[in-house]
Order: sequence, then structure tokens, then C-alpha cells
Amino acid sequence: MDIIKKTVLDLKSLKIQGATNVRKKSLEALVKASLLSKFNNEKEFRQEFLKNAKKLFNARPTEPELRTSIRIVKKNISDKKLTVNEMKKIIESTVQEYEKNRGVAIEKMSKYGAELIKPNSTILTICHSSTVVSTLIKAKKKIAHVYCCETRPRFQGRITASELSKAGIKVTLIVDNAASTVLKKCDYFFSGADAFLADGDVINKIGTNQISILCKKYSTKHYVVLSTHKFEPSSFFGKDSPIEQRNSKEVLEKNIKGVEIINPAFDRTDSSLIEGIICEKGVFSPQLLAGNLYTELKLDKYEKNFLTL
Ligand code: RUB
Repeated sequence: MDIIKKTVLDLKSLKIQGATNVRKKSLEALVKASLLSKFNNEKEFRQEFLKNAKKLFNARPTEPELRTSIRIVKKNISDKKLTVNEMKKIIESTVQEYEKNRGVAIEKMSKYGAELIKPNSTILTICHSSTVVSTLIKAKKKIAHVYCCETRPRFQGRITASELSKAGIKVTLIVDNAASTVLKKCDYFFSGADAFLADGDVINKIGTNQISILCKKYSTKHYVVLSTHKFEPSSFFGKDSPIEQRNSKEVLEKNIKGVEIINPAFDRTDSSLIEGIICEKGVFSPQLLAGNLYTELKLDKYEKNFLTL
């Protein structure tokens, strides 16, 4: 099976999960497929690159970071007369540079996040966010206890629990419905994000929003750790962000006659519930960060055209 097909299958089946891993593995596949390309002719190579990029681009609908990274690679070989070998080199070096850059971003986010955690803290988290895990490990000495929601239906919370425990943090795994029971004891709720929107709202694993609403009730601070590359630029142009709907079999193997099942992978948390967004630029209120990104990105007509591949 070719590397693009395999990666798309792994993305769709959640063998590759979490926005950061989704981006990393997709870029890896795009580079490998480009280096292995049999085409010596510029036009054919470009066509194949675009076909592969599109398959990855559309593999998980709620993953702007994946799309941002692919756009950057595409932009670096667009509108230039290049040989196939030159394009292969550019694709490879763009991805290397990009990943180096994102590694630095994760370091910064976890540092800013760890700095704001108070000594002897108890924290609730959901799903598996590599960014949240890095942050909590960095803050390890200040953490008394972490509760991990198991995160039905795919149980990514088990991965988080295992990684934190291996790092020497006291961890308790809970069923998702126990969130309100433990939240009373928690100082913080830390979540990752799949998408950050123009109005400051955050899209993350299903269940995040209801915990965030409970946080208000129990005066627990909800912090979201995210890379600014998760920002969805099309949300500035009024485009609604799609929520990935997954197969009902993830919820129930065998249907119950007459019973419908819905299985949304993510939900949207209102910016007013979020205490702060921890990103590589620092810690911001959601609205302020969204405004800053708008100014920085200089979203003009050209960028609007750039939103689709
Ligand atoms: C994973 C999920 C994670 C974010 C952030 O969902 O919601 O919280 O993707 O992850 P899924 P990271 O399992 O459906 O991919 O911080 O690693 O980018």
C-alpha cells in the first residue's frame, strides 16, 4: 500500500490521533511520497503532489493545523519554475524547518503553561493532547494529582494517564461522567485544541465544552494549550468550522433497532468560558489572541484564495 493511502487510513481510523501527531505524520508521508515519486517531469510531479496533499488535507475535517502546514509546503513550490529535484529538496527542507519550528513552539507553550500552575495543584484533563502532556510533565513538581477523563468512545484518556504516570505524576483515570465529581477538587482544567476560531472559541474533543461549563460553576480555571497554527483562518470569513462526525460503530458495535446514534468527534467551547489560551506567544484571553492573529496573518484576498488547496 502506498504511504499516502496508508497514512490516510491511519488518520481516519485514529491510529494516528491528536492534532500535532496528525500534522507530523501527514507531513512525513507527503515528504516520503515526493521523494519516492517516479515522475521526472515538472507538471506530472506537481499534479501528483497536489493529489497527495489533497488526500491528506481532507483526511480529518476539524484539523486546521494539518491544513496550515500543507499550505505552507505547497506555497514554497508554487509560482516558481523548478526542476523535480529542486521541488523534492524544497518539500523536504520546508517540512524539516517547519517541524523544528513547531518543536520550539511546544517547548515555549509548555514553559508558559508550567509557569502559571500553582504549587500543589490538582488538575483535570480530557483526551490525549501531546501539548497538554508536555505542559503537565514540565510542571510535574507543582502537581499533586491529575484526573484523566477516559474520553469515550475511543479512550484516548488512557494514553494520557499512562504517559503522565510514566513521568512520575499521580494519576487517576475516571469515566467521563465523573468529571463534575472530581472537578470540585481541581484547581485547573487543561485541554488541548483542534481548532481555534476567529471569535476566540475553541474546538476540542467531545466533552470539553460540558466540562468547561462546569468549570464556571466550580470556579475551576479552564486553560487551553494550543499552537497558533491551529487557528482556522476561514472562520474570519464567516465560514462555519465543520465538526467531524465519526462512525456510529465506535459507540455501539451492533445497532439497537429503531435507535439512532450520533458520534461527533469534537465540540465547540465558548471563549467566555476559557480563562486563557496558552500558546507559543504567551498566555492570552481568547478574544485578544484571535484579534492578534488576524492582524499578524494579514488576511487579504490572496490569503482567502489560499484557503483551499
Ligand atoms: C484529539 C484531541 C486533542 C487535540 C490536541 O482528538 O482532541 O485534544 O487534537 O492534541 P482525536 P495535540 O483523538 O480525535 O485526534 O495537543 O496533541 O495537538
